[in-house]
Amino acid sequence: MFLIGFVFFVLVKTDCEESITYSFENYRIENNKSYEELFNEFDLDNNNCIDSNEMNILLKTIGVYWHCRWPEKIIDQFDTVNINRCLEWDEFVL
Ligand SMILES: [Ca+2]
Ligand SMILES: [Ca+2]
Repeated sequence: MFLIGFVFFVLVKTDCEESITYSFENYRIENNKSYEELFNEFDLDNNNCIDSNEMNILLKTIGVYWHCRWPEKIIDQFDTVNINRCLEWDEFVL
């Protein structure tokens, strides 16, 4: 049972990572924006990092399905340089 759950989790996770990357690239190209422009666009409070609330809006805006919208998990995964549960530019472009 544990194994089935784990495999399911890995499949969903991989699927979501691809879906998020794909949606992000699509949105970027459609709107003809650079990564830096998008970072600034979604950094709503202009504190030079994307927190989970801003990440949630980002995921919704680029059209990620609800079952892949895990802003906290995405932030935890990339929050590696300055660990503050918020993505700075350096972490965003990793
Ligand atoms: Ca911010
Ligand atoms: Ca950080």
